[in-house]
Amino acid sequence: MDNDKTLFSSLKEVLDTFKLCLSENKEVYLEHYVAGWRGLVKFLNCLGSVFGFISKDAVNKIKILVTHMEGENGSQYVTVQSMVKYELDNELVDLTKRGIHPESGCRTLLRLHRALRWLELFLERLRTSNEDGKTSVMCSESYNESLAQHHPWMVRKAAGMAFCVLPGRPAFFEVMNVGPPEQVVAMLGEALPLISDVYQITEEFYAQHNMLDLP
Ligand code: 1PZ
Repeated sequence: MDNDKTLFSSLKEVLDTFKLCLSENKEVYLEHYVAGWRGLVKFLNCLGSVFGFISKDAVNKIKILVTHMEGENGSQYVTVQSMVKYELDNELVDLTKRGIHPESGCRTLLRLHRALRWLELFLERLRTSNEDGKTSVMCSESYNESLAQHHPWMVRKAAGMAFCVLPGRPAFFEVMNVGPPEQVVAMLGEALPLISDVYQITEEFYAQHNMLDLP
């Protein structure tokens, strides 16, 4: 899974993966969640090497989750809900300060979960932007409203610098490889509600278990 060298094809395919995340009883399948992230990383890599430090961190987190999913207790790592219950019941999560479980599935997924909120905000801005919209501004506004609140100054600074070199809206749409702008907008309109559902369901579940601030 980690040596997945297939190339990025289209952001539509990637976002479609998130549609598969929700089970009938509204649980979030880790397999599809991780697959969605893997696709997003491929897309990010197409945007240039300045985003390398971001994709590296995402890849690390994906690897941690995959290790749990493929490990001897993999059957507990089918959905976000089953993972949370299993790790809490077995005291496999550091709840208040970093300790002996720096790579728990719960704290690792929480980082990606917060980034999913950034994605939702960013794609919504992209969807409603006009031709001369600036991707760098959309990106940093979304970041400031979400992930930035969890990042130290140095990371915020580095992220801010990377955003400045994002390609403009037309070139960004090209890399997405979805078709003409109208098609991109329509695709985003379809995909966003599902991403939002996945985010909200995870958020509520983490909140119920007081796990939104895992160290
Ligand atoms: C289209 C442009 C892409 C912009 C991406 C916006 C997100 C900026 C995130 C900057 C992350 C910097 C590197 C790593 C930071 C880590 O310290 C944190 C916390 O993890 P910990 O240190 O607690 O283990 N990691 C994260 O917050 C996870 C970040 C994942 C970002 C994935 C972005 C994928 C973008 C997809 C593009 C469509």
